[in-house]
Amino acid sequence: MKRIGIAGATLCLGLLSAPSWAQLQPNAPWPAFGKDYQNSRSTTLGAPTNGSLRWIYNAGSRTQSSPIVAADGTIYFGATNGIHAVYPNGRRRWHWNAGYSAATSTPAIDANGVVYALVNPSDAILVALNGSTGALLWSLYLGGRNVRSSPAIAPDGRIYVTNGETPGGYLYCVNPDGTLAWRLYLGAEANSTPGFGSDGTIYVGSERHLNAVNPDGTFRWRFPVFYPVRGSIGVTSNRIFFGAWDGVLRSVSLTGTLQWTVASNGIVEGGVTHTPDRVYIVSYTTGEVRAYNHLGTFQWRQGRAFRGTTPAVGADGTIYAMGIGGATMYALNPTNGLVRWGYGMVHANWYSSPAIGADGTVYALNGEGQLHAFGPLAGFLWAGGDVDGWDGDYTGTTAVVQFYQDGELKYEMVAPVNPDGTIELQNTPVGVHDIKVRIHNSLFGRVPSVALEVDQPAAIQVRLLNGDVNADNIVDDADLLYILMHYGQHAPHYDLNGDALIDDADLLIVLFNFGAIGE
Ligand SMILES: [Ca+2]
Ligand SMILES: [Ca+2]
Repeated sequence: MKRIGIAGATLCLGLLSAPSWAQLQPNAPWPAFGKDYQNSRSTTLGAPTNGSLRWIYNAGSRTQSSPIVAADGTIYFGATNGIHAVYPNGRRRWHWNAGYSAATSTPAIDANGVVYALVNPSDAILVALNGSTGALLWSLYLGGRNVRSSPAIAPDGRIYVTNGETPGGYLYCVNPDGTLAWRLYLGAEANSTPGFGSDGTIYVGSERHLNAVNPDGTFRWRFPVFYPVRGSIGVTSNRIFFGAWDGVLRSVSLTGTLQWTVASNGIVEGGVTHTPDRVYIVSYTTGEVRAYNHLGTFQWRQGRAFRGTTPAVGADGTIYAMGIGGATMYALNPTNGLVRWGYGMVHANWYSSPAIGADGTVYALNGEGQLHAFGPLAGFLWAGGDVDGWDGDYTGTTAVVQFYQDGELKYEMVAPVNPDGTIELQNTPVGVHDIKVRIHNSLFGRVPSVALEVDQPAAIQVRLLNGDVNADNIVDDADLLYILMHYGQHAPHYDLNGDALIDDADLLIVLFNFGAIGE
C-alpha cells in the first residue's frame, strides 16, 4: 500500500514538472487558420454584420494569407513583405520583414502570445515571433516547396505543420522552444492544415491520404484517397470532414472508417468549415459554397466564383466566403445560401479566408494585402432632430435613419423619436458613414462622414425641411394634394406642425417648401 502511495506521488510530481507548453491562445476569437483545434472556422462571438466597411489596412504587398485575431484584438497575417500585426482600430502594430515572404500561409498564436508563421514558402522556414513586439524568437528550417498550409497549435502546445511538395511532404512536430520533436513522411505533397482529436491525434491530409498520426509521430491509420487532400481538416467528436482533389467531401470516423461521401464536382482546394449541424465546403471548379448536414444530406449551394476560400461562420450562422476569385466578400444566409451582402475588394486572393473578431467584425484580405474590416452592427448613434415648422414635442413620430458608404445604402433603421426630437440608436453599423435622417414627414437631411464605433457613441444634429407627406423626398403637388384631401381633419399621419390637425399651418409649410428636394 505504501509503495503504491509513493508511486502515485511520484507520478503526480512528474505531471507537475512537465513543461507547461502553451496551447492555442485562450480567449482569442480566431487564434489560427482553423480557429480552434477542430478547425471549425465557426464562432459563437459577436454581433452580425451588414457589409459596412470599418477600415482598410494596407500591407502594400501581395498575399494569399488569411488573418487571425488574438485575445487582445490584434490581427495578424502574412504577405510577400513579411508578417503584419494590426490593432483592432486598423493601425499598424508592427511589421516583421527579414527579407522573407510569408504570403501563402496563415499565422497562429499560442497562450504565451507567440506568433508562429511559415515564411519562404519555396524553401520553408517556421518562425516564432513575439506577438506584442514582432521580435524574432527562433526559426526552424523545414524545406519543401510551394507550402500553402498553415501551422496549427495542438492541445499539447506543440506546433504541427506540413511542408508542401518534394523535397517536402512531411508533417513536422515542433516544440514551442523551436526544437524539432519529430517529422513524418506523408507523401510527395503535404499541404494541409491539421486538426486535432481530443486525445491528441493529429488529422492531416497529404498527396493520397487522410492521415491519423499519434502525438509520438507514428501513424495511427491512413485513409487512402488517391487524390491530394489539401486545406484544413474538420474534426468533431465522432467525425472527420475533409475535401479532396476528386471533388468529394468525405466523412470518416475517428478510427478511419468511411461514413459517407458526397460529390461536389471538380476539385476542392480549401478546407471544410463546420458548425454543430452543418458542414460547408467550396468547389474550386464550380465556384460553389455547398452546405450539408453532418450526415451528408445536401442543403443548398451558392455559386459566386468561390475558389480556394474556406468559409467562416458567424455567431448568427451567417457564412462569410470570398467569391469572384477571392475579390468579393460575400455573406450568405445559412438557411438557403442566398447572398445577404457582398463587398467588392477589387484584387483577387483565391485562397483568402475570412476571420471573425470577438465583437463580430469580419476580417478579410485581398490579393494586394489590403486587410478589410466589416461591421459589426454594434455602434451607438445619438441624433438630435429639428423639423422646421414643427411646434411642440415629437411624441408618436418615427425617424428613418440611413447609413451610406460611397453613395451606397448599407443599412436603414426606423426608431421612435423622443419628445425632445432626439433619437437613440443601438446596434448601428460601425465605420465612417454618411448618415441621412428623416423625421415624420420631413425631407431627408444628410450628415457626411460620421465615425461610428463600438465603444465611441457618435452624435449628430440635423435641421430638416418639412412637407414631404408621401415620403418620396420631394415636396410637390402630391404632398399638396394630401393636405388638401385631409383639410380640416384630425390626421396625425399627415400633420406637419404637431397639432394633429390638418389646416392652414400645414398648407403653408407645403407651399413654403414647394419644390424642395431632400438630400
Ligand atoms: Ca413628396
Ligand atoms: Ca397641423
